[in-house]
Amino acid sequence: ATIVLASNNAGKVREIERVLAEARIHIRPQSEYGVPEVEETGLTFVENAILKARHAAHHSGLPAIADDSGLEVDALRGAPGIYSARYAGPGATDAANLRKLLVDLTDVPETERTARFQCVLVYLRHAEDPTPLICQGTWEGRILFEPRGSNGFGYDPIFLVPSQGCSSAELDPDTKNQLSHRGQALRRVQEMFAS
Ligand code: ITT
Repeated sequence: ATIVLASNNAGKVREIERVLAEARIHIRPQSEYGVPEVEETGLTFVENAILKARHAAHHSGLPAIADDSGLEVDALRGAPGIYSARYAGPGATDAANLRKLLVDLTDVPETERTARFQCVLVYLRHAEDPTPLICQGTWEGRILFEPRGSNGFGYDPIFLVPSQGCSSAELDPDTKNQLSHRGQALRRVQEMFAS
């Protein structure tokens, strides 16, 4: 059966399709079902993911999976967090968000630039599903001083992956999925589907 992927972020869609295709879980982006934009009014990743999955299930009549994710920077007390996609303002580009973050951290030394990506995935069997499946993943790293690499999306060029000694935009897609917040959450979704 088809599952609708409640995301308009091409970077996310690529990563999620790659992992779930290997598990023979078939997903189609919500753009194919004419699902309109929804305002992310939640105060947590979980709330926003449920809101997006419910909206996509409602408009498509199909089961839906949503990803709400973001970057928490310790020196900014967890910002941009759930506001990561609009850090530089409504409709901001990835490049503008990334630039604002580098500017905000100008005077923060290397040892204090710790950060993590968070990902929450929510699966709903239908729009009124009272028992959503919720899976999470976290990826620890540090914010670089300059962008590096051109793979991935969003904040990847400034996210140092300490175990690899490079930015997450310098990882190939399979390696990123093996390590990332999203990869971890996706493997938990697969386990729950399988059980
Ligand atoms: P959808 O809601 O349509 O899925 P979005 O981009 O608005 O797309 P979010 O509200 O969840 O999604 O925002 C997540 C932001 O966090 C995203 O725009 C990136 O800037 C950042 N982000 C999340 N995962 C990332 C990753 O793996 N690499 C780099 N940046 C990431």
